[in-house]
Amino acid sequence: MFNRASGRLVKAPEHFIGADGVRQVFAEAREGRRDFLRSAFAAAAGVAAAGASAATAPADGDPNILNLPEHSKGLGNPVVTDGYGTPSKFERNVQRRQSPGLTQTRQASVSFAPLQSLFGIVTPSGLHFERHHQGWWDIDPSKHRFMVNGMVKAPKVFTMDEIMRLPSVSRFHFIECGANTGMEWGNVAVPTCQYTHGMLSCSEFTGVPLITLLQMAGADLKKGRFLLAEGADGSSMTRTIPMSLIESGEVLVAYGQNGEMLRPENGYPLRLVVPGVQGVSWVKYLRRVEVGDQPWATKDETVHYVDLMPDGQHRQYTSIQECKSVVTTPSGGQVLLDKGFYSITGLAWSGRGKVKRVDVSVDGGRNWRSARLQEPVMSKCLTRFSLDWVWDGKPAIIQSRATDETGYVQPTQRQLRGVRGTRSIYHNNAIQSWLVQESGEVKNVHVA
Ligand SMILES: Nc1nc2c(c(=O)[nH]1)N[C@H]1C(S)=C(S)[C@@H](COP(=O)(O)O)O[C@H]1N2
Ligand SMILES: [Mo]
Repeated sequence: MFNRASGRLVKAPEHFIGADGVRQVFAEAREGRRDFLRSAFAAAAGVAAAGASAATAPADGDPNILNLPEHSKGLGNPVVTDGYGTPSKFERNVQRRQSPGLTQTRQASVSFAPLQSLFGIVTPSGLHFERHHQGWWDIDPSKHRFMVNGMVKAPKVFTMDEIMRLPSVSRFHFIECGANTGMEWGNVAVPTCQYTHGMLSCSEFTGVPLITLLQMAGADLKKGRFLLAEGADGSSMTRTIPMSLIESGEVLVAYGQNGEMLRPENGYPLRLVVPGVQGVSWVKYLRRVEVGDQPWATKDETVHYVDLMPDGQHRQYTSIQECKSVVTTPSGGQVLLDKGFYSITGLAWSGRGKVKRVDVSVDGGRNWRSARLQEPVMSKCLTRFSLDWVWDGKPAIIQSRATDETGYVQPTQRQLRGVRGTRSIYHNNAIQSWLVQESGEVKNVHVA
């Protein structure tokens, strides 16, 4: 069985359901894979012997290739004339999930994206991670309003129609919660990359540059060097954004995500897109922005989203997501089914621009090889990397280390802890280590 859910020669667990359940799933996968390999090799040997083309290669008795299946003989399903298309039923285990290690609340909560099951750089909208401080809403766009006030000539209120008739731009960007990988600050090593790095997603966002709307309201950009963004949900989500970011035209008032309207969980009908900046500033259900002359120091920038330093002080307004990467295959919870060839692959990103290079180590950081970066490589966007690897069946520690176009190099866990201590929650961009054990099982380890 080739496991499409992980897209690799590995099996991702359905869920972190405890050792027994997982082992059960893995054992099946291993057996299936061996059969597959045996058949493939036998077929290849047959080709060589007979000098025949692959099309006429003798099969070795595999009923899945010898017998015509139902779907080759009968009528298929009718076209989907109404309703929204959904993934194959065989992909049902590819889901957002709540981390077993976090408090299981329903509204003030997180669901993590299944990074280990995704290809390329775009996160399908239905798998985009969610972070709600007080639950999500499906807001009627005809009633939603967006206001610009503060240091402006005249406060201005926009309807969705008014925003959507303006010229728009579409851009690919990652969004990462500042708390992503936060569990790894301590001695916890959570099991899968869904839970270590899954508060990360990447979409094509469509919207109007915020600067356009500010100019329409006659904002005083000389004195008004800061902006407060406010959401319409009950969490009073308010964040200060420096005007310098907005003036570059990068910050969008977005309504589109991957070619369609935003999903309700992701802020429908309107959200702020603040490329490179931590997720909390990407205010959802955006209802108001206020132009001002100093930071507001709201609850979400004084009590939360501050970095506790070793000397007991809090570091504030560290909003940019620094360069980071993670290997998604092989990663925790997966199992390599045999020694031999694997394509190590993962994601790299930087809140300061483009990823310049990614190095990969299979020996815990002693030796590094430069990985291939898959085009396109875009600014403040996920970049897919890969490296060919032949596993010799011995234990291996797999790591990736990204460098961005500013020359910044992703730190080791030891380097990061040296500066930041271990009591932080936010902004952990350390190198991640996955231990491939002799059994093929992969687990999260902290390398000293
Ligand atoms: N209005 C509002 N905006 C919000 C939030 C929220 O709870 N309410 N959560 C923030 C946080 S902490 C993050 S990480 C991102 C998550 O965006 P997502 O749910 O689309 O992944 O939204 C941000 N914007
Ligand atoms: Mo967040």
